[in-house]
Amino acid sequence: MGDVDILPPPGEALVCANPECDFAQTGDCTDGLEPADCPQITMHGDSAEERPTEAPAPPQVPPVVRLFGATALSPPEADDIAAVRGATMVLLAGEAEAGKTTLLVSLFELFRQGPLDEVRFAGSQTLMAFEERAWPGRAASGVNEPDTERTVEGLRFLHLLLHRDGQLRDVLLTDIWGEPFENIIEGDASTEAVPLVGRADVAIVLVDGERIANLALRQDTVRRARMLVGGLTENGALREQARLIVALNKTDTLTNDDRTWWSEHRDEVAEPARRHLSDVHLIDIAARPAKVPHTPQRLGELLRAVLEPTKRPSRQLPHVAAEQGRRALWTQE
Ligand SMILES: Nc1nc2c(ncn2[C@@H]2O[C@H](COP(=O)(O)OP(=O)(O)OP(=O)(O)O)[C@@H](O)[C@H]2O)c(=O)[nH]1
Ligand SMILES: [Mg+2]
Repeated sequence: MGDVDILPPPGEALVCANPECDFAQTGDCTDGLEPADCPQITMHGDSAEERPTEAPAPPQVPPVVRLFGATALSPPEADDIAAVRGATMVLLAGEAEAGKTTLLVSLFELFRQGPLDEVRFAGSQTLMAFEERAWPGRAASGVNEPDTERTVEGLRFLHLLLHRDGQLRDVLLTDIWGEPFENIIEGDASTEAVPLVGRADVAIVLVDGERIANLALRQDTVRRARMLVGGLTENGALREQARLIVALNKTDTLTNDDRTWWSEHRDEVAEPARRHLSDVHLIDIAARPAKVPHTPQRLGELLRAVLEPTKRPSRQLPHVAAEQGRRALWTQE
């Protein structure tokens, strides 16, 4: 058996970059150096020419990435949805803790269980935003008393694509905290406090039933709700074709006497709207009754009132035709 050359594994042969040197054949360096001391001798594949170029730097990630449906929509994003086939814009108004966000969450949770009356859920661009708001209210979240988290500042929309009578309908619902509405009650112009008011097809003024159940607070609650309705409807703030719904929430906290008292006073709340709008509804709901299993009351009726066609078809936003310029939902004409 002859000598067997033990070849180094591929990629591990030593080579010399000097063309005068026959180190590769003889194993001798022409300069008489040990391979480790010769700057020309390198591991095969490790020379400057053969060394793979460094991997290109990953592309710069923009600081904010919008994951599909992860956050509520900003006004321009809401505009983009409205530009496709028009959308019903719902302004959810009411003082802090009236239950605005809870109402949104409960609608979403009801749709997860199936159609709500004849209306089916067909999708949402803000699924994760709904989930995020729903999570603290679920027993699985581990909180002792499931609740809704207070809304933080900002103008955001949640989106529902609904199917009814063979037609799809995009609905954009605001999730705005109570403060701007309290400012309207204190005298601020609603077009300043909530500039998108002129774009709303439907405004829901939510009244906190827990305050109506409180003898010490009920008169003032009616007075303040009336001021809010006035602020939203006077001076053409809400368009005259818009619908106003006064919704008493948290009816689960009311006694029969409280209900009677409310039925005698609720027209006082709606009255300023009737001077400007012809489409005014009064509805009593419980978005999330305190008692387990927290089954919402009369939200189907509320949704029907929202989806009923308005007197004149809601004005569709122009398509996103750049040359015409886009009319934003949140600006006044
Ligand atoms: N008993 C009862 N409590 C309710 C009902 N709806 C909402 N709540 C509670 O009312 C509280 C306030 O609800 P939110 O939805 O955070 O109120 P909000 O109007 O969004 O408040 P802001 O974002 O601060 O303006 C929470 O503790 C809810 O659980 C209801 O129908 N019945
Ligand atoms: Mg809220």
